[in-house]
Amino acid sequence: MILHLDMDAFFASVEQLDHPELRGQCVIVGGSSNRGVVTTASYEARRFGVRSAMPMFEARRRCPHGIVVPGRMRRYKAISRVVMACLRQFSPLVEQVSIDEAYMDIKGCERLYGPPVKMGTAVKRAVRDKVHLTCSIGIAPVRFLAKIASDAHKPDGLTILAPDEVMPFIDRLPIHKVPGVGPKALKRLQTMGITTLGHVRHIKPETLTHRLGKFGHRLMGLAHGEDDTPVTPWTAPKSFSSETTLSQDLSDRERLLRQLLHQAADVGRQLRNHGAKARTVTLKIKYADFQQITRSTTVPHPIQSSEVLYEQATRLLNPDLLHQKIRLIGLGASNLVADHTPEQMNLFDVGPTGRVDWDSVDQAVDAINEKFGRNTVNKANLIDPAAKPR
Ligand code: TTP
Ligand code: MG
Repeated sequence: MILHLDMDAFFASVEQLDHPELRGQCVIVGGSSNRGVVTTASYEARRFGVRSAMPMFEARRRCPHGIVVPGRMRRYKAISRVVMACLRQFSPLVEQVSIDEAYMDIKGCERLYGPPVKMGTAVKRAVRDKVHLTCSIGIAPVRFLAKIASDAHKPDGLTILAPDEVMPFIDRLPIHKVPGVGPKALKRLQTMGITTLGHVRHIKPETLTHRLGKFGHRLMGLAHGEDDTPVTPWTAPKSFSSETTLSQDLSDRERLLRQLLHQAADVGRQLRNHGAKARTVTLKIKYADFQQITRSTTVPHPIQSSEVLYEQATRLLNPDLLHQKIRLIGLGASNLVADHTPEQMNLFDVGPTGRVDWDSVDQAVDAINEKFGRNTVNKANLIDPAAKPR
């Protein structure tokens, strides 16, 4: 069985959560100018016909008392991460497909969580307890039906399609609800007299592929309740790197270190964005004669901080390596672990002044740079000495 979860009126619900005065109100998230469009609307506003992607002037016309709020993507992303982590507590087979939507393969979960209805209820409760928001869940034997089921009783719905309910459900299912049926396909299907997915079974497969191409073949499979699209959990990249071909060949260590400082900032940011830490740091050098070498080091404490990456890179850039001019320099981080992996603290590493918490420094710098633009805060030694002070 496959479970599909979709948060209810996601951005609007987050606004209502964070601003209690908006609860029970018609909330419209989107660009407030009349040229803006609606991103989403609370269920209260949907009663007045406000919909996602509708021009804002139209939304205001339909719902003049609606409260228009701009979106706060960072906040929605943060909540999305918590929701996904919540799902992963039930099974590692989770595939996130959008900011508020994920599939989970729940095959084998029965022993732990009981029948689908219990499992669905438990997931909904876990999400509500963690982020104080409601979601809708669909559970079905195949992926496309799980998605349709989650939409069937929104908001706060739980819809389960048992295997023996699948065919009757398909027979009644309006064709426009089938994922992949866009306006063009819908028109063609309608001209063939098809209004439900069940009707598709009565058409000759050749006719269907003739009219709809490859999608016709898939649609016939769906009409028989067959959809072998698996749930594919996201897998982390194996490494991150940053490299630069220099504008002129160099053997000046100071100038090469400045490149590495930039690259450490870049690789550190990639690690933090992906929630990963690296055990191995690699320096890559291509000499003027195109000969290439790498030097690596593996550290006991996985690294995420740009500062610590730079420290390691500095050690790797041994003066012996500068016997010839360099045309390309690069820094890589590999041997990754998730950043919540528990780690052994070093008992003897703490100096009299204590340790600098570079992870917190990086997080603060990332937050400022994300809000105000790249390089708003930067290392003093990345400032070009030739540039005039502002
Ligand atoms: P949806 O899940 O499609 O919509 P929703 O969660 O707001 O409402 P529903 O209860 O029907 O699921 O999309 C999730 C979020 O993605 C939504 O809150 C806002 C954003 N979004 C856009 O930015 N643009 C769009 O066109 C749509 C449809 C959604
Ligand atoms: Mg949603």
